Amino acid sequence: MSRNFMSLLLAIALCSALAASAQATVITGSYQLNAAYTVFNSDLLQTISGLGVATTGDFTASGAYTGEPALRDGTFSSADCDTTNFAAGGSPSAGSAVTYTLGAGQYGLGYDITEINTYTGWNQGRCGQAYDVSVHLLGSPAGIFVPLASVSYYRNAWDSFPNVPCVSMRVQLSPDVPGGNLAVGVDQVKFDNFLDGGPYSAWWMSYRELDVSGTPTIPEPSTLVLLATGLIGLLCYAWRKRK
Ligand SMILES: [Ca+2]
Repeated sequence: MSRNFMSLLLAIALCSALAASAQATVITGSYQLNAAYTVFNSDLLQTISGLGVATTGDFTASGAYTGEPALRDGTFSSADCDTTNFAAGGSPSAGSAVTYTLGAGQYGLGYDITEINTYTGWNQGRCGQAYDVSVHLLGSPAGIFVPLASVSYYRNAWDSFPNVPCVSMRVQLSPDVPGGNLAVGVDQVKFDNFLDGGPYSAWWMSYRELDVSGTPTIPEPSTLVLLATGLIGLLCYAWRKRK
């Protein structure tokens, strides 16, 4: 193997190691009046068969809410954020949590998380968002989670939106590098420390959807290069032997 080729391999390995290093999470909040957001129906929470769901606390609030399953049903219509349609959402009580177990994924390495979107909606702006989100990395000790973000996004509902029948809010968590990942090799995503109410959201916060987007983690390029190098070596050996 030539020296130049070895240098190339080293450079590729270094680049892939740098690419895999941790990235910061960018939190972007927005809101709309009298309009719903289009939520994802092809995100991980909706497409992984056998998704594990574990909740603590109460996601049904007054009892009129459907509870946690409504947070991953792919629907958020304008009707979902008026005051009459409680049942379409989940309203976590203070300190409640939901942990989604994604599993090991197609390549047995967990999942790359590319984006997380959370939505609230109700009338008169009672739709602030406050929670923490963290991830568990495949192979790390059970119960050890890596923090991704602490969200606290409010508008002063009663002052800003008197008599507005529908206000919807979206919080987007994205990597600080376009096309990057929030985390790599993830097998669990946890939303916890939900704040119930808060200064600008009256009593409840009505969450309408939690979207976790990503793809199965694939072997790193350096691993693939090593495999390819081995294959080329074998072919060369076979070719020389034939000669
Ligand atoms: Ca969804």
